Amino acid sequence: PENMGNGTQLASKIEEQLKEPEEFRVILLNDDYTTMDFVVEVLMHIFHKSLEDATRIMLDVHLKGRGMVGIYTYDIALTKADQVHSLARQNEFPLRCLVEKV
Ligand code: TYC
Repeated sequence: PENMGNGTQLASKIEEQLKEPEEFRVILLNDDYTTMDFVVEVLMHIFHKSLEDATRIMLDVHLKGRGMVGIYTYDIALTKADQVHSLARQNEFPLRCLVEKV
């Protein structure tokens, strides 16, 4: 803003940098067509989950309709959601995920 002096601008920039980064949940959605194996692979390769955790998350989403995969900063959450959608599209699966502010 024009009425902000340089000092005020610098102070608010420093204040912003001192804040903890905001957190975003990545939520995976169930569907009827994506294979269980593909979901487990996505969870292992994109979200670095163990086979055990990936299987647990996949089954939870399958049974409940949706489930949390992890909490990330804004850029990382959006990048992971993009990677899921592009890998799913390449493999002709309708798998979707959402990014929600914590
Ligand atoms: N419901 C799918 C099936 O029965 C499996 C699945 C699980 C799909 C989790 C998407 O996010 C998902 N093949």
